[in-house]
Amino acid sequence: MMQLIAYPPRSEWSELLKRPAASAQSLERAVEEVFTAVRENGDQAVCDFTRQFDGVSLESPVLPETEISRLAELVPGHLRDAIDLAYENIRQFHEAQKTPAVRVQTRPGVDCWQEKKPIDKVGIYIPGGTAPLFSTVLMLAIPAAIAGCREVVLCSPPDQAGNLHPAICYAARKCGVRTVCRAGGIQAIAAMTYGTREIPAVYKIFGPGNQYVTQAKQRAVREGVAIDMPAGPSEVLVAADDSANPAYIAADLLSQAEHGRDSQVLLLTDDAELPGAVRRELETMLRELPRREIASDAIDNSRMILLESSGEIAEMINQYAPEHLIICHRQEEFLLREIRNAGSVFLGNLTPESAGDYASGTNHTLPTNGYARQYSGVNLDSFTKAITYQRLSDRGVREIGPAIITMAEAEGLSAHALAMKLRVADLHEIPNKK
Ligand code: HSO
Ligand code: ZN
Repeated sequence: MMQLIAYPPRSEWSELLKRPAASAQSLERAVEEVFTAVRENGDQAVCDFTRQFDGVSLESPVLPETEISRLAELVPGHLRDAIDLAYENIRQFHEAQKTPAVRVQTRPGVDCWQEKKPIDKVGIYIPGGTAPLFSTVLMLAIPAAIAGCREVVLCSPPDQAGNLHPAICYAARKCGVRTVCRAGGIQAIAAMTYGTREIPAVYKIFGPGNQYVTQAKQRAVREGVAIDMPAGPSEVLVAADDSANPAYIAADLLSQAEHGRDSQVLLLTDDAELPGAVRRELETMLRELPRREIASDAIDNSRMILLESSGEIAEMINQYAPEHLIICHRQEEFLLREIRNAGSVFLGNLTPESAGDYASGTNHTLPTNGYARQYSGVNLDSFTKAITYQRLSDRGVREIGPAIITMAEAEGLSAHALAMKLRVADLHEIPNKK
């Protein structure tokens, strides 16, 4: 059960908030081996690893479009309706993130502007296993489509029959993803890094995964492929007082805990009664939870921390930088003003993390492991890059030419200076020209 730590001195905070460090070394060897094999033997290597790791023999990793449609048809009506509703909200929220071009005339005759352009080829990794996260297809493929990415490649590990979960197929088809590959783990990331005959190489890889996938994405970075963000186990921090409903809090903690044994859940409160009430709810709920083994392992490694004040709560949140932050506290306004480090924030008793996990419209691909200090969650911009443009007129050359020549000469870069001098000379209008 979650331990309660009451009024810890500040000197103990960083120890208390430590996430378990993943041991990377043994993973690195496995990743290297698979990357080399896929680089050298392409689809053959991908299929060999799929046989070895997923226990299924495939002739080709690509799932034909007719199969995607056949599997998609298996999704029951009520689930389709739910996915359709989520799709629409996620589409709206990400569509609204489009930004107009920025245009500035910095000096007369010096026009500068910036426009977002899509990343042409992106890869989406969807974990399979005990919980096939078809919701993640929506979270990644919808913004990719809105951004205008030309090629979207989806990879996910196949089941024993060599298929993907019908809801993954339904979501992929709905989002217009045409290249759907039955490949998981390191081999999928390697295939999207190098490209094989059947699996296109991409410029940026998105999506969650186990520690092998995470390590493989880091390896992909060394090959020049971008990734959404460095990942770690999923986490939630609940900040609450006596205005919170203990049963809601318990369910929120468990919804994160059931993701994996290594999930991180934290409750921060300045109300001495709350931890006991939440703990009682947790005990009852855990008994009924189908994934209770996973969830209780995660809960056992988690903490409730009793603090002096909402000021301390805000400080501790900033220090921890949670992926998900749920606030059910009378000092909500104060906390919102103070908090700078969090991936996604859920406010009030009626807003569980599940809302954002599935259907409110915000993205659920978020920075874990403290990366909320410096990374944003996935959003429309994750699928674009900004290009800047400029044009100088005669007037512009006169306005900034001399400064550029001076700076270039001072840096000892005379070709840079020359490039501007030639233009200045041709204008015949600058005094002191040679
Ligand atoms: N909480 C997960 C996302 C998810 N939950 C998908 C359910 N399905 C990481 O943010
Ligand atoms: Zn979740």
